[in-house]
Amino acid sequence: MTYSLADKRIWIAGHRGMVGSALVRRLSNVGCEVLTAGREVVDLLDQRAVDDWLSQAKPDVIILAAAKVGGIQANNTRPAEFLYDNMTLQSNVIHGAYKNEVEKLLFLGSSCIYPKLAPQPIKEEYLLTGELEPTNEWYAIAKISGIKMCQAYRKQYGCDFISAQPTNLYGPGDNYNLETSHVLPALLRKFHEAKLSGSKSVTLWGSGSPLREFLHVDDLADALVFLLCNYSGGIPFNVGSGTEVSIRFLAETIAKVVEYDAKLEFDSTKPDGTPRKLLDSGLLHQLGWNNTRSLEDGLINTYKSYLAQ
Ligand code: GFB
Repeated sequence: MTYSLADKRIWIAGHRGMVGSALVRRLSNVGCEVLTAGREVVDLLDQRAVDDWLSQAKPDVIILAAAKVGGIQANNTRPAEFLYDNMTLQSNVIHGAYKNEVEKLLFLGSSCIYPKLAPQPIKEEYLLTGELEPTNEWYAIAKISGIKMCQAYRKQYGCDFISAQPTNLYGPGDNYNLETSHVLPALLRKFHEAKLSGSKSVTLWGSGSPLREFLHVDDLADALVFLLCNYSGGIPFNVGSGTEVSIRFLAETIAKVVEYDAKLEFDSTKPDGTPRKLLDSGLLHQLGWNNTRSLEDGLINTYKSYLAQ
């Protein structure tokens, strides 16, 4: 199938976030009208406000990029917020999209929806086949509900609601708060600050041995637009880069990009989280989308945007 986005009114819920702003950039040249509304215009946790906004803005398409997100520490210490905020805002938007007869909706899940010890690389069909990683099970449960809502509304009401599961993301507009961020922005900041202060060491959380796959957010935005145009169905598509590195290797690569060599130290009081999380993005490749950017190129681009910020 081919669904054209030309002339469509597309609401990017969460347009100020890292993913939302990448989508705004990506959609700037497809001939559609991008609709945005900050929290001061519509509080996504307020069902009535979401309904009012939808009935007045009348989008044809919604990309649900709004979410409460954070790194391992934020997920592990704020379970109620990660569960409540995500369940509430996604229910409001997905149900509102149904009531307002929105033509197409794309929901964003996360690679942490899969079982902690899933076989690798992880295929879409492994969802709900084992126990979740405890540091982020609350966020994962919320995201699994969102995927299931899209499938349920498709099954019962025939809504064209699809979902995609991005792997660990990075890029311009990331969160650099060391308490709440993901590992990649945290290490960029730590190396940059060590360079400025001349510090001899940089401390990593955990053992440095977990493996993670990283995808630049502009590549994600490209894949999401591709999916919107080329897919209609219930498969929650994996979107990964195919490049898996250890946290130690990531730190060494960031050291090169920042041009600062520091001794790595490891804080074993912090959790490692899931040992390995590599998505099998084969279904997306078969459909026709591939990632081409290397991790090093993505890091150079991201460090530039960090310096400009
Ligand atoms: O990116 P991250 O916070 O989240 O951590 P997850 C990845 C790995 O990097 C963990 C280690 O093993 C961390 O212990 N790490 C090393 C660090 N140094 C640091 C540091 O300074 N900061 C951070 N944050 N980590 C998240 C989930 O899991 O992945 C979310 O919690 C979401 O739900 C996201 O799904 C994609 O990859 O472990």
